Amino acid sequence: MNEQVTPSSKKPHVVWIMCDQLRSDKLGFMGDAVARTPNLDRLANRGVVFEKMYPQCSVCMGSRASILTGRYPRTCGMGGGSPLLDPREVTWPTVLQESGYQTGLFGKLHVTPQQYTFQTLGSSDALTDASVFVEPAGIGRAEFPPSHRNYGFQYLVPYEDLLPSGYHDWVRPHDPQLAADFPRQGMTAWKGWDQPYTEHQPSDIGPTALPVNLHPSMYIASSAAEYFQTHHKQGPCAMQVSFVDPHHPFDPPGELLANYPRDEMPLPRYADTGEIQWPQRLLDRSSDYSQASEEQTRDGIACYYAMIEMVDRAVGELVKTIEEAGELENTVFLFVADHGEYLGDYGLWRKGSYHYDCVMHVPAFISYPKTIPSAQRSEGLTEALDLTATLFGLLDLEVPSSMQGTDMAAGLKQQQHLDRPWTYTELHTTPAGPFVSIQTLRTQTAQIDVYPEDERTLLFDLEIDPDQRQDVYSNPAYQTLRDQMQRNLFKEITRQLDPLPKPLSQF
Ligand SMILES: [Ca+2]
Repeated sequence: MNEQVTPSSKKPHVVWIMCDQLRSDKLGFMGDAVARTPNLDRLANRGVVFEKMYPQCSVCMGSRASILTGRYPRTCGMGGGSPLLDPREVTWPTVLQESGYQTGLFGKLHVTPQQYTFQTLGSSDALTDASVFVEPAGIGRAEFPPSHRNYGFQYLVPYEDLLPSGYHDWVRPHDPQLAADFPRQGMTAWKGWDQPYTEHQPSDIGPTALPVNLHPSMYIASSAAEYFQTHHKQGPCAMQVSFVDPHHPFDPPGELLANYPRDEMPLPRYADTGEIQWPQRLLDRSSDYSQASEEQTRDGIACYYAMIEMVDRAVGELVKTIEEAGELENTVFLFVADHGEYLGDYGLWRKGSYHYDCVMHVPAFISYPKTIPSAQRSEGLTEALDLTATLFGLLDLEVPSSMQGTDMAAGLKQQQHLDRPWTYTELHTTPAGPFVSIQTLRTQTAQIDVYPEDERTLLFDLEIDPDQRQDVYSNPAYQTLRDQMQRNLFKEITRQLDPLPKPLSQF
């Protein structure tokens, strides 16, 4: 006789929603009156919103690898801008799979190299099988247990910026002409996102011809919904549902763009970097759009909002499926973005090597009303890898000893919130650019940015200068703060040493 599954013994499902390049403030649940995000707002308000969440890397791969492994980018081998996460790393889906979960990936993973896959291997499939890459990447023939295959995901519907994988095949039966109109290989020619960074004006802003119901965000969410429908009765599902939007190009469906009239779009608070003079080397290689017109800026902001609404619509479809299956109360939802977006602030777009809050600060929540009281707002400093550790706590699983985040589960049940003394975010040079290395330590009231290659350090007093307009590093009045922040940065980097192997004796 089958063992009776009672509500109390039933493991919850896990839905980890990710966005790409989504800054913290352009969402309804973060107080933005222009944003139209009812579905995300609903999930957020059922749980705890982390108002001061910082990822550990300010671009895709390092941040994603850190969240997936619950380790700092440098600790999991991604600190140097490596394009490949070592498949021997323990990820949250490997452990959940070993704990009896059915694991699925829908959308963007991006811990393997996209450009190498597209240009060198000639594939437009997002390859998650790391064995393709380990030898060229110089990490040998990695032996790893079966649960590590595809970084722990058993069922895969990948979709990444340059690598649309099965997307065209999904579009075709719905609209053969639309599928035929777009090139088969890669997304570069289609979406035009890979424009030079040095044009100093936006080159990738404008609506796509794709309708809402055939948009890639809907492909990602409906694939996840279909998987959930067919698998949830067989056992608990753990799914990463990971949208490429609102990453540039800024190209929402036209029907959603109509919700954001250009003239009603808020302009950036600052169109320049104030007293901070960035070296030309940094600007040339990054995201300087200081020559963009006011019209272009408003258009870009409107497109960004519309892309976020597109993601929200897609999330709504997935949630509807879970709710109709009667499993909403039995599902842990996590939400985070890998990093933010300048969106015209300081004359910058996209992301890069200037750690303004708009690019470092991301939206995040966990909702699971069964054990976490609803409508909580956490104002403490938290790091994205804390979410990974907390997932294990919520599932009553031991946090793997490789992981470095803080398990907040017990505190959240008591409405007690983590407040780290500081958060750490870094970014490192990659061979083809456009980034330069930066290491940032941020407290509730101050931030230090070290550019090691440029022998440049910036210090901000966030109490009087929250928008980071004035560098006080060389101001004698700030010597104590400067020394303290530098000491703590060294302390933090030392603290990030790999906790494995565990020390067994003194030597
Ligand atoms: Ca990203």
